[in-house]
Amino acid sequence: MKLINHYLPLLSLFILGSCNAQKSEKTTSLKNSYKGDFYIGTALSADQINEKNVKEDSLIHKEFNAITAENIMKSMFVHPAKDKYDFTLSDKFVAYGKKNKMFIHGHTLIWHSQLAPWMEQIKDSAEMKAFMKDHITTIVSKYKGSINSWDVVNEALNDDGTLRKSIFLNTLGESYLADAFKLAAKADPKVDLYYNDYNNEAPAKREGTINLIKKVRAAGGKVDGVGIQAHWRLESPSIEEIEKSILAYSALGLKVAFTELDITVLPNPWDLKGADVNQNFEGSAKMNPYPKALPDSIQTKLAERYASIFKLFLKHKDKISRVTFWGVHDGQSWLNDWPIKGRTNYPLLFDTKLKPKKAYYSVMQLKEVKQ
Ligand code: 9MR
Repeated sequence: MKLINHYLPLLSLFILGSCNAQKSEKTTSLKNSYKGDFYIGTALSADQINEKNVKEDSLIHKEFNAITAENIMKSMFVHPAKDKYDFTLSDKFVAYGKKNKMFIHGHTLIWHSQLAPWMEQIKDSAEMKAFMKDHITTIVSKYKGSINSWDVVNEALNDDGTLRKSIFLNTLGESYLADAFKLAAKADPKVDLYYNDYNNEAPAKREGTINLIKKVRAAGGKVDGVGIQAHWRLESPSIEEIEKSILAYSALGLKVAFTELDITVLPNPWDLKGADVNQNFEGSAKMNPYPKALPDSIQTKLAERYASIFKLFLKHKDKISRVTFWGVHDGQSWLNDWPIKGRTNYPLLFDTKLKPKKAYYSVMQLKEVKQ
């Protein structure tokens, strides 16, 4: 008894300590801070799906509650030959999401890019129709009840809002859009179906997106949501244009998801007056100004930009289903290689060493201040 009395204060300190630890675990992650607002997702590389790096893996479960495969579910990987599917990695991806109780998003069914070479050879409408039916039905049925939402059609529009002259449009005409949504709904009637694109917060492409979705619906297709990819810059798009887009899409009864969020801090070759985009900028110091570290002033700009974006997202949280970053940390970002190869970009909330950046704290801080 005496011994218990002696240890009781210590024991209560221990219990209190572990409660505090649990509390701080609850409040110090993106997914917990934004719980009840919208899912906070990340895109996963093949190595991350294979749990290659323990530190990255624990960061992923700590911070995120939604996942998208950055590449491995694209046509060239899952459907490499006409009669051959390879679901090895996509099965692992889905198992990863289930194990960690995450929202699982499928990316992507019908996209003109990253097609398998055999698909590029399809020339006539009958063959393309058969491809679409087999591809969509096989993949969506396989993950029926496991995958929570799909990018059914990706990037079908040009920036002026007209339809992109893709292999699908060229062989089938615009009916391919409604057909894709109908096939996906037939294979899994309950899964959420999205149209996903970049720059569709800009006025002309927003109009194009709205027309596309209206036409698909008029033809009997089910569209539940719109994905705004959100590959953005420090200065643009404006918060006003993003807000107009959230309102316009949601007025159509669509869920709005920000599906591939990142913010480049590097100069863009297209902004340089007289610059020829085809010119080779590789190795140019002017175009790769921060090869070692991001200056504090830009780090702060990035943090402020993320804060204003998330402030807007919170204002419209009732309309937003998910906000997914296009990668876990800066080292993994596609923006290190696009539009110029071999640069050092800083577009995400975690740096290459997986440390939270100022931008991370600015996003977290919004949830500490009373809404
Ligand atoms: O991040 C992806 C990169 O690793 C690939 O090389 C690239 C190929 O096109 O695709 C990137 O992801 C794209 C996404 O699938 C669709 N929207 C634009 C993304 C960035 O290019």
